[in-house]
Amino acid sequence: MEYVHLPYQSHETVAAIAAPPGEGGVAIVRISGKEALDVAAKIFSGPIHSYKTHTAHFGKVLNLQGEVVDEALVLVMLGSRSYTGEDTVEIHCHGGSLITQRVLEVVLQAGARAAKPGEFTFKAFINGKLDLSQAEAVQQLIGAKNTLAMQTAKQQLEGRLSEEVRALQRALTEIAAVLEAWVDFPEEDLEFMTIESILHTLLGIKKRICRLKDTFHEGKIISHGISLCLIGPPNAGKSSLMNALLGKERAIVTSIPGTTRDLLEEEMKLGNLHFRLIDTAGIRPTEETIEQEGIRRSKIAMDDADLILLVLDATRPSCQEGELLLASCPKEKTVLVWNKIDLQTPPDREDFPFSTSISAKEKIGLDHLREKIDQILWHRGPPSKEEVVITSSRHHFALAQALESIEALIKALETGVSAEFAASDMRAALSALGTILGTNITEEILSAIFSKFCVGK
Ligand SMILES: Nc1nc2c(ncn2[C@@H]2O[C@H](COP(=O)(O)OP(=O)(O)OP(=O)(O)O)[C@@H](O)[C@H]2O)c(=O)[nH]1
Ligand SMILES: [Mg+2]
Repeated sequence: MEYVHLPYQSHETVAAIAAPPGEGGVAIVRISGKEALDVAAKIFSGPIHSYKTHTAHFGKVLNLQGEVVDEALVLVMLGSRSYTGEDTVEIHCHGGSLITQRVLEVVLQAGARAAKPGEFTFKAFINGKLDLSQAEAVQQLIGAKNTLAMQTAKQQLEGRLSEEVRALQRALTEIAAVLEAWVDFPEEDLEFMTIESILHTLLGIKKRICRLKDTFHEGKIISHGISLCLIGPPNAGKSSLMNALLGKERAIVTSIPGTTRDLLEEEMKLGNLHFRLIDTAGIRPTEETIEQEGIRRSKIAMDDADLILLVLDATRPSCQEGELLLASCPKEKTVLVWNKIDLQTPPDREDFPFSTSISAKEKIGLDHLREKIDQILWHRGPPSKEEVVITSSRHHFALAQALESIEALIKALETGVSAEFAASDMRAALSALGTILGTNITEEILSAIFSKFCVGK
C-alpha cells in the first residue's frame, strides 16, 4: 500500500487551495510549514517577515519574474496558534478558478510542495492540535447534510467524544496499576483495592462503553442517511407512494401490473434526516426475463435497506404475493402500509408492530406514515444536544474491541485466572480505546482516514 501521509513528511511546507472549487468572491491559498514565510516572501510584494502574527496585509502576488498575478490579502499566523499548529500564511486572492490556480502555481514554484488530501488536518493531528477523532470530525462537519449531523460533528470536534474516551482510559489505568502490581509482587497483599471493588468499577466502565457503543445506531442514521425501500406486489401503489413522498412525478404510474422494472432511487429529506428512497419492481411469480431480473433486484434492495415500506393493496387484502412478503419482511425494520384506503378499509394485522393506512393517490395518511417512519427509526428518540453520539464505524469497532477485552478481564478476575492474563486483557482494552484518539494506530489506518479528505482540508 502506498501511504498518503507518512509522519516523516510532516515537517515539509505544503500549499493548496483551501476554498471549494468553482468561482467565488474570494479564494484562499494556504501555505503551512516552517518555510511558509520564506515561500510567501518570494511571491508577495510586502515585507512578510516583518508582519506580526495574526495580522492581515494587502499587497500584490508576483510570479518569480516579478510580474503581478493578482492582488490579495495575506494573513500571517505564526507558531502553534494556527489550524495546523505551525507557521501558516493564507493568501486571500480573487476567487476565479483560473486565477486561484495561478496563485497556487507561483506558491509551488517558490518552494512549497502541493498538499495531499487532508494534509492540513493531518498536520494539525501530528502537531497535537486535534486528536484523531477530532480530525475525523472536521471531515464530517464539512460533509454534514442535516442539522443533527452538523451538531454531532461539532460536538466531536469540540472534543466531547475524546473527553469521554479519556475518562474511560483514566478509570481503567487506575485498575491497570493495581493489576500490574499484582503481576510484579504476587505474594504481597495489596489490600487497598479488593477484587470485589475492582469488579464493581469494571462493571461500571463496561456499562459506559456499552452505552457509548450503542449510540452508533442513532449516529449512523444521523450522519449516513437512511435507505428506505418500497416493496410490494405489482400494482399495490409503490410508485404512487414514492411520488407522493417526493412531491413530484418521478416514477411512472400505470394501472398495468409490472410497470416498474428496475430500481429507481431518489434523495429525500424528512424532518432533520436525509433518505435514499428506492422504488422497486412489484414482486410476483413470472416467466418474463426482464421482470424476473427486476424482482431479483427488488429482493436485494429489500435485504440491504435500513427500512422497508411494505406496500399492500387494501382492495386485495389476502393476495398470495402479499402474504409471502408479510412472512418474509423483517418486522423490526418494516412499516406495513395499506394503500388505496379511499377504495376499501384495510384489515387489521396486529402481528406487525408498525403499520399504517394511506391513499397514495388521494394523499391521505402521509403525515401519519412519516410519524411511523420516525418511530421505527429511533429506538429511543433522537439524541439530546448534550449526549455524545458516535457516528463512525471505526469508533464502533474500537469500542466493541474494548468491550470484549473488558468482558474477558471481568471473567478472568471472577474465575481467579493469573494476574498476568488479566493485565494483558486490560492492556488490550486500553489500546483499543486509544485508537479512537489516534494512539496505537498504524500508518495504514491513518493513511486510509486522511486519504478520504479532499485536497485543501
Ligand atoms: N384508488 C387508488 N388507486 C391507487 C392508489 N395508489 C395507486 N393507485 C393506482 O394503482 C395503480 C398502480 O399504481 P403504481 O403506483 O404504478 O403501483 P406499483 O406498486 O408501483 O406497481 P408496479 O410498478 O407494477 O409494481 C395505478 O393505476 C394507480 O393510479 C390509491 O391510493 N388509491
Ligand atoms: Mg411501480
